[in-house]
Amino acid sequence: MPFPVMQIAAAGCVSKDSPKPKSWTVAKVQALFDLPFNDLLYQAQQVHRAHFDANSVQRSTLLSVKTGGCSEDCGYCSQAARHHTGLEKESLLEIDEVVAAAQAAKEKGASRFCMGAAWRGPKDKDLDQVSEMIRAVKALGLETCVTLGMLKDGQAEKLKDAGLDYYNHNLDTAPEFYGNIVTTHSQADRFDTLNKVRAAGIHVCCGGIVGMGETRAGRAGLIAELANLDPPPESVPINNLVPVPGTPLASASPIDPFEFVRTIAAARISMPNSLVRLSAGRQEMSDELQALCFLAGANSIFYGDKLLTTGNPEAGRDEKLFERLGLNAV
Ligand code: SAM
Ligand code: DTB
Ligand code: SF4
Repeated sequence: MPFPVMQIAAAGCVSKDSPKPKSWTVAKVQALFDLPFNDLLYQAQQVHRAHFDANSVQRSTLLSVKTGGCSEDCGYCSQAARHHTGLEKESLLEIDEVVAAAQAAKEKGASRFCMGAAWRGPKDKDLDQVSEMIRAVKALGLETCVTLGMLKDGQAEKLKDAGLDYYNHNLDTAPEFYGNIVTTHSQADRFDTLNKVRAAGIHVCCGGIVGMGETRAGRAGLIAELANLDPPPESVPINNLVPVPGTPLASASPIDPFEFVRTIAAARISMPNSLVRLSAGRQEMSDELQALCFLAGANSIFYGDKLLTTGNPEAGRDEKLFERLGLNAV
């Protein structure tokens, strides 16, 4: 029997009907990372094809609805008030500006519109305004996603009532490395918000960042944590660090691009039913590297020339790439 098929059978995720493996240990995920590159990609492709149309990629557009001035100290983030990144702080956008951006995203072909706010967490008054934004974006026929930081009791239910489809809240890195990157909140706080989101019946968008100086075991630790959420997140953004001048991680050494592809493949294999999103860092990637990420099972991107505060490929570059690769946007 060919070797990679045995690998997939062992992982228990070759068929659409097989149950989610009970637990992904760090060692089991690291064993995926340690495979020869071709074997890993072959396995990821098989899992991908068993669960998704291999040539379809979902597109989400981001908008920062409240920029900068955040109280938290996330080492990668341009929006932390304590990092001197030269970013101009902005207050919450008016609803008309948000609707205009969402309409433009829809016309360009995005299916989901994600609104981000640089808060430790929203105040109830903020939440009412964001709820209005969600209602208005939803009325355009787009899926909605917000990322607002930590939620208090009752806030997730308000977002659900407004029609929110997804809440983005990342675990970001392995549990043992989290304190090296963020000290103003803990990963336990992140789990608490994820539980509130799930309990309110909102889909979970949860992933992380690589290239922050973590080890391969650290990357495997992050993927194992995500895969062991029950159920795993419906969307899994994998961000490659965008080093922002003025942040503590401005001069982090970039990870080997093949290691980034391996991270995507490990996410695909361990979370076979999730959308795996090739997220931040795409602007710096070649078309060939992005093609390898799609081959490894990425089936979602951020679409539009800006992420929250940093750049993303122009829509035209993505359209050309999709055409060259025969990918369909969904
Ligand atoms: N304040 C909210 C929070 O912390 O969840 C939402 C905004 S935060 C910008 C959303 C995510 O973007 C972070 O969890 C991180 O994964 C990612 N991110 C932020 N800055 C980044 C950077 N410079 N490079 C790569 N990813 C980044
Ligand atoms: C996620 O995981 N990546 C997006 C979204 N969720 C909100 C944000 C990426 C931000 C990249 C840095 C910036 O533009 O500020
Ligand atoms: Fe940036 Fe969010 Fe951390 Fe604030 S909580 S510094 S916006 S990542």
